[in-house]
Amino acid sequence: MKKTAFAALAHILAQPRARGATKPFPGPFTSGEYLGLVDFADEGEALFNEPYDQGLEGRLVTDLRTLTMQSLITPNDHFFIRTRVPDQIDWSKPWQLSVGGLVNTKQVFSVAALEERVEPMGDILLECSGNGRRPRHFGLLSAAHWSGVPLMELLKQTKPRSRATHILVKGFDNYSRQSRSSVPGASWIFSLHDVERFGSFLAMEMNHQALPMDHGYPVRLITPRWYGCTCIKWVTELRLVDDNAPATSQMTEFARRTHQTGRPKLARDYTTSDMEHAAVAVRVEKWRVNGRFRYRLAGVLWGGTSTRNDLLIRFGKDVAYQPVDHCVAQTRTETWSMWWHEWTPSRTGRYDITLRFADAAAAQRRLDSEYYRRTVAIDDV
Ligand SMILES: Nc1nc2c(c(=O)[nH]1)N[C@H]1C(S)=C(S)[C@@H](COP(=O)(O)O)O[C@H]1N2
Ligand SMILES: [Mo]
Repeated sequence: MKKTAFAALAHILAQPRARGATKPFPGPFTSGEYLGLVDFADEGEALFNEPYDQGLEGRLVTDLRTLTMQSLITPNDHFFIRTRVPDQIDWSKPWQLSVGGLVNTKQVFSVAALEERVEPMGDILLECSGNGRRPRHFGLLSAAHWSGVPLMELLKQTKPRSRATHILVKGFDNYSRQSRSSVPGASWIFSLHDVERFGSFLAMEMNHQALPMDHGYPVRLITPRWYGCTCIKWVTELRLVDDNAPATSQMTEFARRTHQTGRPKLARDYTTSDMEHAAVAVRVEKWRVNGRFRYRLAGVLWGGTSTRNDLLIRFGKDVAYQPVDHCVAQTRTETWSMWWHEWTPSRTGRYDITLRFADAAAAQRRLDSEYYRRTVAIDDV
């Protein structure tokens, strides 16, 4: 045995045997004993990291409990799914993307023609605008590295007419079984101004692999920083339209969740559907340190128009917000980052955990309404 390999083995054998649960996260309580995770209360049972159900009801809920700064890119098979691949797609025909409407030159792109134009688009987080507490534990939230074709480039090639102000992006959405809860018909209308400003693109690769079937193979739309409901999968058609285009059924279905005022009839009356500053706790770790129970929370922050680290936390309504111990600002607003906070509750019982950013000028309506509140029941102090 080589000397270095022997030294490495000796080092491993010299490690103290973990008592209780093994330590999955690098922690501040190095002298402490990691006892495990405390579940959030009232959230129900969830199946994590595995797809279930079909079509419009199909979901995969990402397990956020184990997240670390090293795993902020979600592997493709754990990335959340909202709607699984439609069973009515005829895969015997080659996929085609048509671009028409108010254009001078109609175009039809094959997958091969699109692939030639693919470029890296960076790390981008998606969140379902219906991401919720029960029973999905806020797990309709994931980030990947995407590659694709800038939408504006394709559109310019078709020489839009001067009346064209908006673009309708239509995805395949036919299922043999009817959905109990979702309206079929996936299309969204964007102003050309927003396409340019937010950098919408047709994604073809996710984490350097072809898009998985359930994520829109062969081509889906992504508008960075916008809610998932605008990120149309299985895109078949792009249509340039004018100012009078009515909102699509998908836009109407998601009007409230994307913070529209009422349900505007015309697409032009929709405000941008970008995510404001947001944050949520993803786990509560329980430790024993010098004979005392201690807790450490970890969470994520995302969205907004600036990268920030001024996150505040409070436990229950009657106490003041205080800065979280450690908050890493996002590298870019398109993706997420993490925060941690050590906590020694003074009594047993239930605590509501709420978060907000200190700067009142940072738009954070979902945090203001306690949308991401989570509750924990503490049995040991
Ligand atoms: N064709 C089509 N595209 C769609 C949907 C759909 O039902 N059909 N759902 C949308 C919604 S509500 C979300 S949150 C995202 C989810 O993308 P993902 O499943 O790749 O995470 O896809 C969007 N694109
Ligand atoms: Mo969604």
